[in-house]
Amino acid sequence: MFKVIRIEESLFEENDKIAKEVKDTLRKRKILSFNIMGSPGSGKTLFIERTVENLKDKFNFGIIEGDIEGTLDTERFKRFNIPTIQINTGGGCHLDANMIKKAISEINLNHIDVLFIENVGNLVCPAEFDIGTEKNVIIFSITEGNDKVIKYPLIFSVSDICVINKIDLLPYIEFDFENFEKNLRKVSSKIKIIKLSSKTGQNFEKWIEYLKELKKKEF
Ligand SMILES: Nc1nc2c(ncn2[C@@H]2O[C@H](COP(=O)(O)OP(=O)(O)OP(=O)(O)O)[C@@H](O)[C@H]2O)c(=O)[nH]1
Ligand SMILES: [Mg+2]
Repeated sequence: MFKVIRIEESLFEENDKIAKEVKDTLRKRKILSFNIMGSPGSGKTLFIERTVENLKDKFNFGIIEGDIEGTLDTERFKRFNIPTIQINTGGGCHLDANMIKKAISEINLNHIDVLFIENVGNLVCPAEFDIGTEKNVIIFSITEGNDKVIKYPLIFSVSDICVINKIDLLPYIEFDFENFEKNLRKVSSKIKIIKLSSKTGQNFEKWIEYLKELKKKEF
């Protein structure tokens, strides 16, 4: 006789329990929170930076940066003088709810309206761990190729918003929006799609308007 321990199941169960605690804490304080996911280099940090630049006079932001090593992304937020915390996973390919629970206990939540959590750059692992945010966002850049929804469906299916980034590169890169959106709708019929460039600011106002609407509607 031997005993089989289902580590995976209990791991997710425990994570979901803590994610719910995190969500309750943030909701109670009316903080609109985003889990920003996507491949390394898809433009997650630049997207958050540009959002803060646009709305820093309207909302108080808080930032939690997730990286395997280093503080490079956190340093990019120094100029805004807003609460920013770096989580180093030390090799882990995603953030989990416990890491966020700890991070928010170290940040003064009283003065935050909108919290951005940048997950570790990865299209696989972050999708499996609920971290208690109100909205999941996948930042996808057109340089990654048309086939990514088919190859990595989970991260798209758990996301509420898909930002298609780097549209300024369209003259140089082949990208079939119609085909991409068709595949995206198959994994998530409700996902909100916003095409923009975090670099040039093209269409960025669409995201800004949407964020303002969300804040008004839900918090
Ligand atoms: N042309 C163009 N470049 C962009 C755009 N958004 C981001 N970039 C560039 O893409 C590179 C990566 O951007 P980051 O914001 O650091 O990407 P990230 O997703 O945060 O990367 P990791 O944190 O390493 O996973 C940088 O050189 C950015 O300037 C865009 O809309 N257009
Ligand atoms: Mg980054």
